[in-house]
Amino acid sequence: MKIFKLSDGVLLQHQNASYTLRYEWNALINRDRLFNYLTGILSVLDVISEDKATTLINKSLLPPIGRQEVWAAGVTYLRSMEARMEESADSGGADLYDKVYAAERPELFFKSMPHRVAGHGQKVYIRRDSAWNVPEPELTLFINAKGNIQAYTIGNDMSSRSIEGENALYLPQAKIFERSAALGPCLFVPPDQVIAKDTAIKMTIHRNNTLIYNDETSINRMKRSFTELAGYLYRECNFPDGSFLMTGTCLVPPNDFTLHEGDVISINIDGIGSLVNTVSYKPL
Ligand code: DO4
Ligand code: MG
Repeated sequence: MKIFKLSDGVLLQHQNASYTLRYEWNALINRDRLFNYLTGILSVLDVISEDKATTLINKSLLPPIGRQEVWAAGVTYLRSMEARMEESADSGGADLYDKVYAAERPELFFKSMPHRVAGHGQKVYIRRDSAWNVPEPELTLFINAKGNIQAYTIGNDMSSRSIEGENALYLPQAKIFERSAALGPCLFVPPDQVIAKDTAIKMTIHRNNTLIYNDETSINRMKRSFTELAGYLYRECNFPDGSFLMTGTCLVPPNDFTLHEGDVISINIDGIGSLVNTVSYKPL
């Protein structure tokens, strides 16, 4: 089951059929057994044609977020640990990353308020005061208010590697800025709340219509479990509308790569779809 948030309602896709409904987004998604609830209401919804569904998605798709905070986990894959140790070697902060990779407590950081999030087809921004900018493709959990994972989406944890590498205490500035988080295109709600362990995550980057980066990995290379990350996030915080949690990156472009204005980032995750965003600067 996929749920798309539209400017004037919600579109559901299940077993090759599309349905529309009017429902307040936060109330719709924030429940236990979301899949059972959605399949239970399908029979009273309006079925629409595939063409109409495509038109609605093309014209009025929004990021699949309402009032939820967006959080992120870090250094959950070996590749991320190695890349960050390299970028922080000169600042003397490299040790932090292998310690957190091995530690019982995961790294969790606040990523975004909903109004800063870009959806599929919208622009993501890079900072003008950063010389080294990268996308971070991340499977992202939707966790309900009770702390139970109900759905998955694609996340892009846009980051400044030069600012984080200069000093790890600059992490919030490396991670939080306008349009530094992208989510979409939809929420994928599996029947048993579980996503397949061998789910592939792929990223391409095009510059002037030329492919300049192309790589993929599988989420089964992650060191931690999703329930472990969600459990830590909900230990001492309440999320009345649920939350989104990006689960960390494993795809890191080479160290001489930085994003340019106009680059097109496409992230694909099996079962969810593709999140495509063009890189820009925040308008002055
Ligand atoms: O430790 C800093 C951030 C790590 C991160 O964003 C990731 O591993 O994806
Ligand atoms: Mg990340």
